[in-house]
Amino acid sequence: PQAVNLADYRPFPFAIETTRLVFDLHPTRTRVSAELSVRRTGGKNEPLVLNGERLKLVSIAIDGRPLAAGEYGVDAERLTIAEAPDAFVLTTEVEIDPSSNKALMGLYMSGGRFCTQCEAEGFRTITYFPDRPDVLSRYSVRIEADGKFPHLLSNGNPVASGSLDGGRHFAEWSDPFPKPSYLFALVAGDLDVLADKFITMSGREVALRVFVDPGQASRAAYALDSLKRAMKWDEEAFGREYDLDLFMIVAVRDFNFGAMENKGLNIFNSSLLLADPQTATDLDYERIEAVVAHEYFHNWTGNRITCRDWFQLCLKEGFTVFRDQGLSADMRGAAVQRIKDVRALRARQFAEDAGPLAHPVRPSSYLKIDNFYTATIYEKGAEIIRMLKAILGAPAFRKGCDLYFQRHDGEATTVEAFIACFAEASGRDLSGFFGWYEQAGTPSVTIETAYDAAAGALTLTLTQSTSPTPGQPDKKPLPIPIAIGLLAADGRVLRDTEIVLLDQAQMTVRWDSIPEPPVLSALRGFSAPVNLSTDARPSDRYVLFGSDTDLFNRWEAGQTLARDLILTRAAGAPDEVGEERYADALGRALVDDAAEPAFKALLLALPSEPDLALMFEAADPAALHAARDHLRTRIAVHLGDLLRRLHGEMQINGEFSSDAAAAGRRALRNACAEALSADPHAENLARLLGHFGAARNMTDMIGGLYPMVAMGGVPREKALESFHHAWRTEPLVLDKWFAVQGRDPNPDALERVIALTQHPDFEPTNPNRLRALVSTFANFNPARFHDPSGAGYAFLADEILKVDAFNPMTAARLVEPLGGWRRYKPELGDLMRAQLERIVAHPNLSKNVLELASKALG
Ligand code: B3K
Ligand code: ZN
Repeated sequence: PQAVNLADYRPFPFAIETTRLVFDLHPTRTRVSAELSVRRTGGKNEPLVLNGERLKLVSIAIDGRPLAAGEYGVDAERLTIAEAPDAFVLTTEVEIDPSSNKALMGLYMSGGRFCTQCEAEGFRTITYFPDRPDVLSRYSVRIEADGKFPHLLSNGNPVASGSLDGGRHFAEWSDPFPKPSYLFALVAGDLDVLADKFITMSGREVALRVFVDPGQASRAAYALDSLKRAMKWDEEAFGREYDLDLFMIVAVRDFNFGAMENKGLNIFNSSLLLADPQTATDLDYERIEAVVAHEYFHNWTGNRITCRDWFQLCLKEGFTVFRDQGLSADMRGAAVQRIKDVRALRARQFAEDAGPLAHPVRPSSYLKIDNFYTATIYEKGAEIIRMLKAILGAPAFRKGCDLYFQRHDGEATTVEAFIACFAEASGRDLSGFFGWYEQAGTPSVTIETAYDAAAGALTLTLTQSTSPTPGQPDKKPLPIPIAIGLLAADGRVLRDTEIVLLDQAQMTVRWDSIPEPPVLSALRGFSAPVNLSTDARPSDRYVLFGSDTDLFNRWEAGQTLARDLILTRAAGAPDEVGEERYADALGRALVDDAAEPAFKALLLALPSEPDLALMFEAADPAALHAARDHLRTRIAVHLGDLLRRLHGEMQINGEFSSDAAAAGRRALRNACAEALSADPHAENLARLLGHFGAARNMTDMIGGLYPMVAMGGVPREKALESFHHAWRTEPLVLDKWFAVQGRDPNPDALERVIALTQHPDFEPTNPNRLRALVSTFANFNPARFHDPSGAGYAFLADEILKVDAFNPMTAARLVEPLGGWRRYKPELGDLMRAQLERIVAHPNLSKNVLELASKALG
């Protein structure tokens, strides 16, 4: 297979001014006719080459004249007209089969409805078109379908509808904003709608519609409320107003990922749209709020200003994640949000950056662009914008954003053009900053301190380095903003936060007027995506854990202390005194009245096993699991009374509220339950049974179910059975039932997971269900996935190969857990590699899986 390279970018030699599409919808034989008004913008001799895959061409004409066989060529991937006029109308008619489309790209059926997913390259399976983001066209769409499909939706504004002969009907849509093909969308089917409106800052009224499965409208209320809050927030925080008169969201059950920002017609995985207290957890609510905002924010960062080519993907994704993180911080508290974002960044992006799949935020080559919707492009992409803001300051950052929106509105542009706006608005030279986009790998930063008591001076020596990543042996220094403050040994503030910009391999900073030996609080708020090590002693970390005014670093100090204790024990040198001291300090933090319950819940969660594995040369998941469990038990025993008391105090009687404060109480209560399950004596068991049995909302229910499952034996069987019985008709809740078993820490978990793939409710063609079981197991159950026999790896490889036969994109996303094979002890690493080799050798492998599995082999 041929790689696509950034360096080969050439503009498309034709403009497609308007695109008229007519869909004659039929589940197995849909006719699509396309009328493109084409104008040559490039060289005289350039042929017109349109993308098209899995299409049956029925007719083709130029200016109404059917083309003869010799006037065009068609192969499996494209249609070529070697000698095209300078300006003409091209008409094609194709036939496609949505019902057999299990790849869920292009036009497919979900739950008896038609829907589309075009990003990145799905439009080419709908009609012949220059399917690339820099070809913007004005679309008008006519949809004809049987009356069984009452709602016929597409982008833009509705312009006409009516009935046709034979029980059929039609609708016409027109989108005034030129857009790339990946933003095209169509939905047809029986849906319930929840309606509302929003008045924009300039006083325009926008109709809002959320379409869901019949009977589910009440579950869309939270998403609709989130949408209105997002619209308001974007006006206030970025001055961005919505542009069409109508904004629609549709929920579908079969979707390869979270959601899609199609112009005026967002399509969502129903798991990220539907919520009520009985079926959704607080985490679901939180994600719905964030993803509804994310897709809405794309209207400016993605749709009105789009990407010139797919190498620029972070231009829209990194910026839009940064924007949705900002909304979540405002809605739910900045420190708690930051901790969660950093936890996710480290778990996914740092792992990616440390392995064979490491790539720059703006890559320069790919086989399948689908494989580049990664944590690096999204989450590290957002961190880069966050650093830009930290370096420039909020006012200059906002000026740069305004300039970008004004200068590039209506364009398909590049990361260079984006950064140029900030350089111009701030008057700063950002050429070094651009390295963040081009260099892969997580920088390591060290800070050494030297305090001169006589002079009252502190000298900081900061260094940075980045290990080689595939294709990038030599790394250069990057500009790293490091937010630093100082505390006294008793926790008083000695010096407020200041940003030190480390932009060389090494530098020193001297601070005078420091009257006493300071404790360093560095990388406050996680001001840069780096691995920091300092010369801090445990006693310094306890100062930060107890008193840092920067809540992120307070949490971080606790995590670092816990991590070191777990790693020390896993390496065979347990520090019993340290463990006791840690439990004491944790206890003090948990009774601090000034701290929010949501924050305390985060303090109580020990570093996860995958995160610990990242810190461990030749990781041994079994040893890590045992060492972590040991600390859990230690905490549960040492803080038993306190945990039980908090568990009781955090209970909310009365009506459910999804707000952040109530969610924080539930989070702390669940964290207490999880902690107590590590000391399963009769009193704790009774409490946990009571927790599960009395749960009246899904957050409490899942918080109780996991400890039941972890207990194994009769409690596990009973809890799983009653949960399944209660929720067997609710697909989103059944996903949770599968997921909790994916995380089952008991020794028989792998066997049970394999058996679950034969369960009548296991639907491998549904990505939510598949991921709930297989991906949860492989990513979040390291002790069982890394079974010494290699059976966990073989299971994952089997699933990848099965799924690849019909859904390559989803199959490829399952490869990642095998990608880290070099980080594990050789007995395991070899078995992981063997499965990757088996995958790569498989006949008829998709490009998606081939690219990732062979890169993972390195
Ligand atoms: N832009 C889409 C992602 C499409 C993924 C295609 N493989 C959703 C989002 O990031 O908002
Ligand atoms: Zn996005």
